[in-house]
Amino acid sequence: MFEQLSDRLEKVLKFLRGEGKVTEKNMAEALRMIRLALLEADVNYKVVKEIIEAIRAKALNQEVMESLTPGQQVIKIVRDELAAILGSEAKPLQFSSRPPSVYMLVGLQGSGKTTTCGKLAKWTFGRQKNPLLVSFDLKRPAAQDQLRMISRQLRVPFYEMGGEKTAVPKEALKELLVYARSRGLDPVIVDTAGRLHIDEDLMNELRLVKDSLEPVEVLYVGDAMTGQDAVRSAQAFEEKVGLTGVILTKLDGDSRGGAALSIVRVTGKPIKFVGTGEKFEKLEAFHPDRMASRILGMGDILSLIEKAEQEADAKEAEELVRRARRDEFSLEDFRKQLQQIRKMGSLSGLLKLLPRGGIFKNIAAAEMDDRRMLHFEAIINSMTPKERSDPKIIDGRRRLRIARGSGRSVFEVNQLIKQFFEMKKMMKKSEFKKIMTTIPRSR
Ligand SMILES: Nc1nc2c(ncn2[C@@H]2O[C@H](COP(=O)(O)OP(=O)(O)O)[C@@H](O)[C@H]2O)c(=O)[nH]1
Ligand SMILES: [Mg+2]
Repeated sequence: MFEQLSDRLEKVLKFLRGEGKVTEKNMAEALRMIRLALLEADVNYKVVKEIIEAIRAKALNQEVMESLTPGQQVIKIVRDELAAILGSEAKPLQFSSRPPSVYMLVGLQGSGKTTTCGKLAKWTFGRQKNPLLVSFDLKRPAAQDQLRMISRQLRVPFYEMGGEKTAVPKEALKELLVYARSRGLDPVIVDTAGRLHIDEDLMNELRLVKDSLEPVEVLYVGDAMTGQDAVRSAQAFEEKVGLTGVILTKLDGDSRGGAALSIVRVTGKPIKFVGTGEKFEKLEAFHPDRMASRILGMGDILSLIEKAEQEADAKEAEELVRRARRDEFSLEDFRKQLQQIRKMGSLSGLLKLLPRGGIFKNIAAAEMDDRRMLHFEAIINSMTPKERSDPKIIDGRRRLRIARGSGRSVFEVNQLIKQFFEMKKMMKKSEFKKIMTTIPRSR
């Protein structure tokens, strides 16, 4: 996501860094480049106009022009403006003071509502909640089956409507809340029908569900790959049903990011989550400022740390930090780390969150793809505990034995050992330590 926009904005930043002073002339050129970059990313033209004006006004301010690092300052302005159109502050999912919290997902057909219901169930379940899934998509029998399947996969309860129904039954809506309350199920995640286009019948049905269930969140689910179409239909849902927030899906695809960069301004509703894959864990809480940094290629260390925090066993992470600090990092730790990364999802996914350049380039340059990580694990598994804690003793004969035992080549064993020592060296560097030590502290 945003790759193309990132690349283009990076060119602007490079251009500005090259210019000693910010002048009206080079600023005009930079703004022209930014404008083109945004339009090519499919950002709504009115929003583009707004951003450009805001950047111009702030950049051509006396203070910025006279400062010693004008390029730097303009970069900060661009970053802040991007964050502003993405919504400035993160607006987390609300919980009702009178449980259960009802989350109602609406949107066009195929936008990802049903999948996102599953993702939200998993997300809340991971936060000590007991979600209940229910589908008011009644016209297609397959819709009930799809959500029932998801609930089974996630081991989360599913509300059976019972009988053949084609219209939303008013009684079922009331019964649903009684059912959830009496079983302590909270939140209630409500899937709804979608159409290919906005249609009045559907809007009436959605309003009925909304009025009866009084959801604390009505979330518009929009397919980011459809760009400005997603923005337009969000506007229609906002007018006809009323929304509290937006979830953009399929940001893993080749969406140019235009929907994300327009939808908040156009609808006035915050983006609460983004979907970045078909799997249920591919749901990220949305942080405008972090996303802005990510777009400008500054990386998203905070999201990375959060991801690590969620998945990593706290004690293990702390132990790792302690060992890295004391230079006791061993192959055993390396193996644990490889397993940890595997738990967090793919390595390539994680690398995308890292800032470009700096020490992280080394990790990326090491071409640690996901398959290779598995091979490395296999190799370490074939070592004796002594070899893992003191890799220096691994001589030629041991390497041959380890290679045979793991079914990998001696060449690969050599590579692993080399990479391990490089990693150890890297861990002593201050930048790395800073990140590592943030993990337990922010807990
Ligand atoms: N790549 C990707 N696919 C998604 C995402 N969210 C949903 N999908 C896929 O989009 C398709 C439609 O999803 P579905 O939940 O049935 O949409 P609905 O008609 O709105 O209920 C399915 O094939 C999903 O797997 C996402 O974040 N990324
Ligand atoms: Mg559906």
